[in-house]
Amino acid sequence: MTKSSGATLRSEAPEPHREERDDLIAAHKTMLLVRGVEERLARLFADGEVPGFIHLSIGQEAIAAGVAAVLRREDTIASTHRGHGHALAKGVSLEGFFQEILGRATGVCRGRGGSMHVADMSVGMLGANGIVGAGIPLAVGSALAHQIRKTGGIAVAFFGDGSLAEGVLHESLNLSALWKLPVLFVCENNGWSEFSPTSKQFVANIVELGRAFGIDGERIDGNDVAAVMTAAGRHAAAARRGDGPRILECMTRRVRGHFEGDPQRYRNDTDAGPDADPIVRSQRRLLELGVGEQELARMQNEVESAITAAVEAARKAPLPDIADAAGDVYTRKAA
Ligand SMILES: Cc1ncc(C[n+]2csc(CCOP(=O)(O)OP(=O)(O)O)c2C)c(N)n1
Ligand SMILES: [Mg+2]
Repeated sequence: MTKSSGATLRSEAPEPHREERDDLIAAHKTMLLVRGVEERLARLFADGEVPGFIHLSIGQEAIAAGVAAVLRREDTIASTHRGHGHALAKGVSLEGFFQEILGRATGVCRGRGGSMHVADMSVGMLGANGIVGAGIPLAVGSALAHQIRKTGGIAVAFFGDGSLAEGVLHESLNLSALWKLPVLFVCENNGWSEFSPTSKQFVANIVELGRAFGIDGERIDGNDVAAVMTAAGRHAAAARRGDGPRILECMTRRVRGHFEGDPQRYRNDTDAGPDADPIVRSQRRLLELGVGEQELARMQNEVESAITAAVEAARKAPLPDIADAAGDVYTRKAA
């Protein structure tokens, strides 16, 4: 490359905040994808195209995007009933994802799982989960596998604050601390457990609970994707180098109802203002870092086109064959 070109000279000048900007752009794109997918799913559900229930993570995208940003492909995650963001952020393909949720034979679980059971072992997505807290021991088991096989990977358990009083969380904290497992417990604290405030169900908080087991952790602003990336990076690195489990409590807001169609008569906290929106916040920071309005619009358009293409492909994809309904349920008797 010649030194005479202006572009070359510019790229050689020290660029303050370049790393921050690149990381934030990547996380912002993930959040745009998750938001765009869920807004589309809300419409598809209202139009009757989605079998079963869906639970949207709108407003909570910074947690999935920020944590996944520090993970490697071989790392594993276990998710919840509100797991679209976790799946997409970990790398489940958009096509396979929509085909799964629309119940198509070509979905990542051949249309047998749907929204609450999206799993894809090829990218380390152990599964969404309809049972509160049930993903947590799966992550602990996966962390044990990483430890035994010396993969260098870690496991992440995403769970809601509705899991805090579940015995399985307490057992999982104990065992992971005892065996120094490479696991990161990520609590998405949106204040709600279905239709009840979590404060009516649990007397302590997850960070204090962890201390009882000798596990370090911290509470952070879960709507600030940069803060999530920084904290997750630090704790994931500790777990990866063999320091044992860590806890991240991410404070956030559930913008929609518990499930799509929830009339939310039990609730009056619906307007928290734009500052609570993680995408508005990261967009503001990106503008400060010199990313132009046009570039932001281009990212948004790219995401929208990819979603439209994936939905169209899912609509055209075949439904499962009824003759195969019992497939994967019974195995053939050995001859
Ligand atoms: C073991 C179990 N108990 C109860 C339920 C019913 N249920 C479904 S979601 C939910 C609350 C979940 O709250 P949280 O874990 O905070 O997740 P959020 O919905 O807030 O994301 C409950 C009680 C369930 N699915 N599993
Ligand atoms: Mg909750």
